[in-house]
Amino acid sequence: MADLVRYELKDGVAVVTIDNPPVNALAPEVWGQIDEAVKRGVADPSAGAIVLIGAGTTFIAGADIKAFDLLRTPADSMTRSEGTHALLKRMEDATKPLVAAIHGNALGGGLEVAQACHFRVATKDAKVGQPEALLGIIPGAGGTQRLPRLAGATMALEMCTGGRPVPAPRALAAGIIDHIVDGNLLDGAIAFAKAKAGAHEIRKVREIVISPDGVQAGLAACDAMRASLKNTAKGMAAPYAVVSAIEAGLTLPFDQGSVRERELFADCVVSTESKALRHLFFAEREVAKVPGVPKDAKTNDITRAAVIGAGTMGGGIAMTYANAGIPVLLKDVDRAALERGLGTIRRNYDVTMSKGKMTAEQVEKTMALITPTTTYDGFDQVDIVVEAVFENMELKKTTFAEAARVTRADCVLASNSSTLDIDEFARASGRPAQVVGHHFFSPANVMKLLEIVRGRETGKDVIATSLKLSKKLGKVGVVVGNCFGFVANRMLAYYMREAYLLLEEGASVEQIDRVLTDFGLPVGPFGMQDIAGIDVGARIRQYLASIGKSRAEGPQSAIPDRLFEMGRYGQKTGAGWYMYDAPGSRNRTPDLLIEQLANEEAKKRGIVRRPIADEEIVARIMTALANEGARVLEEQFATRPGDIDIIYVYGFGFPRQRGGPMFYADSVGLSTVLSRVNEYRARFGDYWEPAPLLGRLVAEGRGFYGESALT
Ligand code: 3H9
Repeated sequence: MADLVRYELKDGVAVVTIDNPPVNALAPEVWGQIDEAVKRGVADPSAGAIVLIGAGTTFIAGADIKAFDLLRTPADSMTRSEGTHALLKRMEDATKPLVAAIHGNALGGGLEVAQACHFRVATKDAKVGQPEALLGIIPGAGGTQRLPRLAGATMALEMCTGGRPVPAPRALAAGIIDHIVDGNLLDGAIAFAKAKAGAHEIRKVREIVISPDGVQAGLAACDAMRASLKNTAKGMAAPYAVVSAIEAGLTLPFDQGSVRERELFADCVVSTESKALRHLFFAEREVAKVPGVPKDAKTNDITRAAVIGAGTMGGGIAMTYANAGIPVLLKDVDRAALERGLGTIRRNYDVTMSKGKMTAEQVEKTMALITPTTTYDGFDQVDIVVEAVFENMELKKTTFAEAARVTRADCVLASNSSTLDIDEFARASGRPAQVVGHHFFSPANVMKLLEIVRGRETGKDVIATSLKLSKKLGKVGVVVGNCFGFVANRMLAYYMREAYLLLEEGASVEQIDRVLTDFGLPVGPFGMQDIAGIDVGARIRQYLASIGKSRAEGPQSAIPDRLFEMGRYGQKTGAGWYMYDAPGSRNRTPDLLIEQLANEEAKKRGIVRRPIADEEIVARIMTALANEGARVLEEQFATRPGDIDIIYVYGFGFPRQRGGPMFYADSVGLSTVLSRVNEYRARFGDYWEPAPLLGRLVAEGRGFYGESALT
């Protein structure tokens, strides 16, 4: 077995170096080798103390997340973690000072290893954290027991439920680390360890006694955290399990508290929530691997940008660039349009400021990066142009032709179109290799997804540049193929079709929206459309009708177009699927008119409206998504099912604990999904046709993720 942990003597101190690139994750063999090395240090007469340090760029980023797949039952996990707890106690019982030297990150099991050391020193820019709840588990190697003893229950609750890492200076103030090293970390850690050896000082965190007042305050903090999780962790179990484990630590002796931690960890690690979150962890990293685009593909630095169109999307995109510190020209046809756009941007920043997320100074500095213009002056300086004009093919083609004329040959020409054919813009530009889709999601400055649409001739360097840029903009970039609606909206058309049909069949707008928000989405389909604008979809339908196409197979409800004809565009006009207090207001009330329209349309289509169960709403809508997702995959417009899951999690707020629509389908079982498609086909018509891939996977007894994701 390779040496994942090295042992050497330096200046009378045993230095134990964990070397398991890229992040020193605690694979099972690493645990064992750390144990051996610490024992060796204790037995080594030449060593007065022991320093534990990470090789490369970080201390330890936690347990090896992939290894959790091997824990099939809570009993498996109990056995494994009993061994880990015993190992950490053995380390803590070392008879020489044991010092963790932290740089980069000490996360999850990494911080737990550090807490089993007698002391912790760190570089100033290091971070420590217990992010396990973000993976649907709880700290399982003593973190819920030792961290409250070190830093108090309130801090431990914050760190273990929220998962956000804490910078070294704050960790020092909280007592999690003992010293910040300026200069060389190893030298500083050795000096620190020798001083502790000289003073015969050893501190075992598990022996720290929390005062009775501390226990009372800690228990009150547990109650308060449970109450606040109702808002912040809707539908999740792990954050609550964290609270229970910390509570046990406050009321029970260390060993008994540790048993409770192990039991709670064991239940979490086999949960669908944890499998879904672990799946997303890796899927998010996989999306950057694009077939045909090598890791070292050439990229251009994007240091100046231009956005054409100062409407809702254009304004949000300009904000995104400015927020990332990139100066951006914002062009529209006249001053009035620009002023409207800038007014919206200003209002958005005011909201951010009122929430305390930006200071007035930061807002001014950021707004100063956005330069409004009605001309192409300065376009010869920019590295990218993002077109965000109306969803109209001719207008977009003209815009691309002009953008190509006024920019440098290496400038990226991106379109924010949500549906139209990128290849047509590419042809119009005369520089097809530079043309790419950059499809942002509304509100563009908030939603983390960037669909990067690869046209027939888009250059590899342009794709690689787009991926790098998406990170700089704080987005997750997913490369998709150039089909109608790309991946997100192509599938969404099926989601919306079912929502409309369910309405005509007897469900109400409020019921459908409530069922989907209960499922975990931030907003239901009708609420979402009122935000995005009913006019946007209507104009796309008009365009499609003009070329003899429709967005989704099957009956198209007439209700959205009737609302459009009435000028009910959603929130912005004060009426859409709901009534709003005023144009632009978010305060909504149901409107009887919708029920009336649903009755009329049902009658026209010969439908007898009926009460519809909540379960049918979820099943119909999620089945429609999975079936179309299977087609998208088979036609290779998405590279992997994980890409689709990431698109839905970051583009539409699909609940993370359900892993995305494809993972969710696997968790329901693809044979169930297929039999639902067949049942709907029999009930509603042939437009419910199983995707061939779905049929094949079921015949082979597999899911979208093979056999492993959910076993
Ligand atoms: C835990 O510790 C439970 C405990 O309580 C113990 C219970 C017994 N395992 O993110 P990057 C891979 S749970 C396996 O691109 P960055 C990652 O997939 C764990 N693999 O780099 C990627 O692989 P690839 C708690 C891991 O610089 C590569 O390393 N810990 C792990 O942007 C580089 O990663 C966490 O939740 C892992 N633990 O960010 C921390 N970590 O190159 C998880 C990373 O093949 N990790 N990989 O795509 C992170 O948050 C980030 O990776 C980190 C570095 C901030 C460390």
